[in-house]
Amino acid sequence: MSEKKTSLIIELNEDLIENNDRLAEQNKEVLKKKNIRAFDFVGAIGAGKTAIIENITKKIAQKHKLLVINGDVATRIDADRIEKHGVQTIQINTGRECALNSYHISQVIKNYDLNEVDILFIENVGNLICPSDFILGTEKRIVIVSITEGEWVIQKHPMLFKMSDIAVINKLDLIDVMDVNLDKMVEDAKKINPNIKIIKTSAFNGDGIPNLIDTLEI
Ligand SMILES: Nc1nc2c(ncn2[C@@H]2O[C@H](COP(=O)(O)OP(=O)(O)OP(=O)(O)O)[C@@H](O)[C@H]2O)c(=O)[nH]1
Ligand SMILES: [Mg+2]
Repeated sequence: MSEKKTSLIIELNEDLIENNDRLAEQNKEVLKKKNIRAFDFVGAIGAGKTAIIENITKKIAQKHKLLVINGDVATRIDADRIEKHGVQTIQINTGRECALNSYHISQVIKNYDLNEVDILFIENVGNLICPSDFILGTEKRIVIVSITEGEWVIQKHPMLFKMSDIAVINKLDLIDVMDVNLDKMVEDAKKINPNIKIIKTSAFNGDGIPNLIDTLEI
C-alpha cells in the first residue's frame, strides 16, 4: 500500500509573528552557514509560480540538490506537482494565514535534515498583498504575475514589487489573445522599483526560463 502524503501544519505564536523580521535574519544566517541558497517566489493566485518552479527544477535538478517548500492554504497539490520531477518537497498548509512567514521557514530548518540541500525554493501562498508583510530570510524574492491578470496588476500592487529583486511577467504565449500593454507593465515595475530585474516568461513553452536561471545565478 502506498504511503499517503500529508502537509505540514504549523501553529503560529502571535509574538513570533510580530518578530518576523528578526527571525528572518536568523533564517538567513543559518541557511548561509549550511551553504543553502534560498529563493522566495511570491505572486498572484494562478500566475504560474508552481509552473515556473517546475520548469526551473527540470533544468537544474541534475546539477543541484533541491528542496521546494510549497505554501498553500489547504492542499498539497503544488508539492505533488513538483515531486513528479523527482524533487524533494515540503508542503505547508497555512489555514487562515494568507502568506508564509519566517516562523514557518524556521520550523523547517529546525525539524528537517537539510545537509543534502544546496538550493531552496519557497513558493509562497498565492497572494499579491499579504507576503509583503513577511520576509522569510531568503537571498532573493521573485514576484510573479501574468498577463492574464490584466495590465494594471503591477500598478495596483506596488508593495511586493518594491521589496522584490526580480519581477517575472508570465504567460507570454497568450499575448496574441490578451488585450494587454506589456510595455506598460514593465514601465510600472521599473517606476515602483528602478532596481528590479524584469523577466518575461512562458511556463507553457519554456521561453525566458534560461534567462531566469541565469539571473538567479544557479
Ligand atoms: N498558457 C499558459 N498557462 C500557464 C503558464 N503558466 C502557468 N499556466 C497555467 O496557469 C494555471 C496556474 O498555474 P500554477 O503554476 O498553478 O500557478 P500558481 O501561481 O502556482 O497558482 P497558486 O499556487 O494556486 O497561487 C495552470 O493551469 C498552469 O498550467 C504559462 O506561461 N502559459
Ligand atoms: Mg502554485
